[in-house]
Amino acid sequence: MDWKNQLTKTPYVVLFIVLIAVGAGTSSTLITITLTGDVAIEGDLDMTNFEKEKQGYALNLIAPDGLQLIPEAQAQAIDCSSSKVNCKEVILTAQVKTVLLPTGDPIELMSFDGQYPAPTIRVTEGDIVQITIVNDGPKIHSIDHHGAQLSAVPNFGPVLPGQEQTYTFVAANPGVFVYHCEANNVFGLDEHALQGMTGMLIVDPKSGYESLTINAIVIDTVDSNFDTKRQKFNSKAKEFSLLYSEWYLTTELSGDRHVYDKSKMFNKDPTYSHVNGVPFGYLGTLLSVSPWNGDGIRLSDVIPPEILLDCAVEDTPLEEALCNDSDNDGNLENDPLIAVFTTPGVAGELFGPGSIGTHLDVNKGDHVRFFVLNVGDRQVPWHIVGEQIDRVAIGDNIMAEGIQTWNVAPYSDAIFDVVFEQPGVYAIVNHDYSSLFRGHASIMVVHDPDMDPASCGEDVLCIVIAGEAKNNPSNTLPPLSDLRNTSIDQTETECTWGIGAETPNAFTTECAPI
Ligand SMILES: [Cu+2]
Repeated sequence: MDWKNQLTKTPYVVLFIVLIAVGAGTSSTLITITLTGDVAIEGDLDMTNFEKEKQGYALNLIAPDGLQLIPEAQAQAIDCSSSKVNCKEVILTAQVKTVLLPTGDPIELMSFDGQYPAPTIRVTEGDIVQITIVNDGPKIHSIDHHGAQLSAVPNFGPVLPGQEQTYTFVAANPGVFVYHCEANNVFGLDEHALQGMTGMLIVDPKSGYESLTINAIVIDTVDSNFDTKRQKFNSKAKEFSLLYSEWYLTTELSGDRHVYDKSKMFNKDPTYSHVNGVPFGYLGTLLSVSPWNGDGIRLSDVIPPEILLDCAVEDTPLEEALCNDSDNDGNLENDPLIAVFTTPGVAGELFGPGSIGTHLDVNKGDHVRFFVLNVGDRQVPWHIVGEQIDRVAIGDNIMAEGIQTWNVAPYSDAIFDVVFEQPGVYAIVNHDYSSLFRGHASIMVVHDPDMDPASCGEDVLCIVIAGEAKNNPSNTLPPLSDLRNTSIDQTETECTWGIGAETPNAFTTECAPI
């Protein structure tokens, strides 16, 4: 049977079944709402799903045959701009382009909307999500939404060049879900997903995130011993979205760019591991403080030479700007590893005037929430050097509290809630060393607003942590939640950072100096 035609031509009726619990759930009434082409909705739906839930409503969408499937004709008839349903309309354009990583490598990027990661989508549990993919490229693309419960056929099926397709689903379960290209009926799935066509869907629990309680270290004023006490934080947090994956790139250029290397994928031997697309993308601060910022520093002490910018290769796009003859022998071949992130001054070309990369930035005592998604092909045992993970959740299921490391498997996710009590510099790492030293390392600077930067003198670490947090990379900040008391707005402190749609062939940044 031709599913798509069958569904389109059949005069389908979508049933909204609204169970209204009356009197705190003591009894219930069944109301059936019929949707036809013009989407007539009866009943009192002029409120958010969150409000409905608070009043004891529950909303389900089902198709007449029992599948949780909204036929295309009805999907297109739903007016997302209507206030009568909580509906998020998302249009994603599949594009293939060349981007230059800050490591100096031009790569083929398969993308949604020309950026990596693809746009982060955020809804609330129970919302309707309407996805349209517009294929603006020469290859066949598609979208598989892990946040949906839909028949993969035809919804995740191929969209030919120049064509578009829409499907709709209900975000029934909260969590951090991947969406990715499935190429042509999974032929090419690995290439398209690993070469950039992945993004994050955050589905907030309709009742919000639970408040956070941690074990805080205190000094017992009676006996002067250290003690712990339970300290409670409300659910409002500074939020970050981090996608972990790998670039598997051909060693040689294909035309003017490196393309996907399937053999490296099968051997689990990535060229780079990356966070939000950029290997070592948030290490700027670490590399500005001693001992990592010494004269003639060689990152080869910790990072394999072959994965950093190779200054021994002449005429690479960034060679002139970024390679130094550190031993003054007139020969860069002995200085292969003055890496892209380590040259203050000239690196301004890449990272903004005077800056040398960026990092994540919070204050001591902030409630911080990380949405972490692994869209790579290897494990991500997620760990913060010097800090414990106060709480791990998957969706609204609390999995663990006060632990050292949590493994995020491929195409899995976790929500980490953390309070950094001590100001300083922390590394957020994939504790698999081969991934860590290929790029899965980021820096979190925890500020002390009570410290005056003017009092720091020449103490670089003091300069880094004194004063308020103010410098977060834009590609780590998810959209704000629709729920109250959930997201702390950090957009005033962001710096433009990442593989963006704005600049056609480059990694972009407008970060302020560190
Ligand atoms: Cu694709």
